[in-house]
Amino acid sequence: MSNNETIFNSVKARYGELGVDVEKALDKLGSVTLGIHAWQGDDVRGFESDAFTLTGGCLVTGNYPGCARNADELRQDLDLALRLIPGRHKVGLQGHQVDKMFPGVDRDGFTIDNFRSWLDWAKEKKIGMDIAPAFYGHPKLDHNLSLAHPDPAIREFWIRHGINMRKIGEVFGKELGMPAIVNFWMPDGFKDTPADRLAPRQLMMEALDRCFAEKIDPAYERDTVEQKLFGIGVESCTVGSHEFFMLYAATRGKILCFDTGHFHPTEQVGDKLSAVLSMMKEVFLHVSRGVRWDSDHVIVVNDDLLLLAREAVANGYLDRIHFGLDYFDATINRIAAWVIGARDFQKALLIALLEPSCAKEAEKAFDFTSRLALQEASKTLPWGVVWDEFCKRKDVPSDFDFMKEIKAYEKSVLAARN
Ligand code: RNT
Ligand code: ZN
Repeated sequence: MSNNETIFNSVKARYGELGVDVEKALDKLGSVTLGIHAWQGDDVRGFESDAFTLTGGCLVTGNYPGCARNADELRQDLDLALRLIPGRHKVGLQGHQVDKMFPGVDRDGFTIDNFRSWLDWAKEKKIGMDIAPAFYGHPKLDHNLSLAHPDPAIREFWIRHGINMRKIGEVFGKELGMPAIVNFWMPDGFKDTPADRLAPRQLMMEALDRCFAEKIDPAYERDTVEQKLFGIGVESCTVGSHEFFMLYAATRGKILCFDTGHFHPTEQVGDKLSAVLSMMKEVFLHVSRGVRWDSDHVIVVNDDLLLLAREAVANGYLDRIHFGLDYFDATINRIAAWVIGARDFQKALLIALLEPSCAKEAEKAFDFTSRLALQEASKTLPWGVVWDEFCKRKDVPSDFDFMKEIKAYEKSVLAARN
């Protein structure tokens, strides 16, 4: 037996003494599908036209070399990322990450033909695909308003975009045999105090109802709606706030998306899961990391992530949560960003799956002192050894090794892009 095997076996035995089944935890972790967000690879630029690039609504900073310039390059980068993330996962697209443009066809006229090569790629890889309308980075986002714009012509443009993304999602779901999540997030809001907060919310609500008017089989496509507290440039009021979307989802039978970077810095989405999933069937997560006033930093194993994963696991929600990642950092290697964040989320899930039940038992006996002692004791359990074993079984490099492949790719492929 190799040294590593001996260590793993003794760690497994230690967990066994605490009533934790390591093999079961490894199996469960292997069954969790993450939605890997393609937009980390192109800095949320999309591939329609250079003129539209980040003209508003979404902000990415940094100029690390090697950004994907077209869908082929993006897929090539994703291939590497997916090889370095253990397990089987989906890929999520934004509505402007087209593979092909047709003369005279704008975002409100897209069909599956604009995304066909993504479908072929996903079929070949046997993975699912999600897609989200992109209500930003386009001249029709006017005064930071899309679906809530007072001009009906602008609203109609965006309604058509919302509808065509749902239809593309339906095709993805049908052809790939896994429902596509179609996530609605709009940057609509105001930099300074609006005189009227109600009218834009009413317009947005009516526009959303139009987008969702056609019923699509949930076996193929699921609609989700995403809130935001504020964004840079829209600090004073976001039309699609948390209350707006939570109630919109509840009254329309839509799935609520929690973006973990879209709340007050001391609010934790981990706490919200059991509140919402007591009354809703499923939720979608955009796992992200807020830093002070900004969201969308690469996720790391911190208290927020641990709580989120812990609540998902401890309450038996793994089958009711659709996990999507959502961050974009253009100051570091973009492939590494995918890999670090995805693996960190998996680590947080593993820690939760390996949690002994003793703290819960202490709580049942109202022994809150022991609960605290046991919660703290659990933090130093040797989960890292189990994680290394998971990577080994899934045939991916360990945490200390995966950067070697990324560095080599940076030299051989990314360096030639600039
Ligand atoms: C932005 C939202 C939204 C975007 C994507 C690109 O703050 O989180 O989900 O990240 O639509
Ligand atoms: Zn998000």
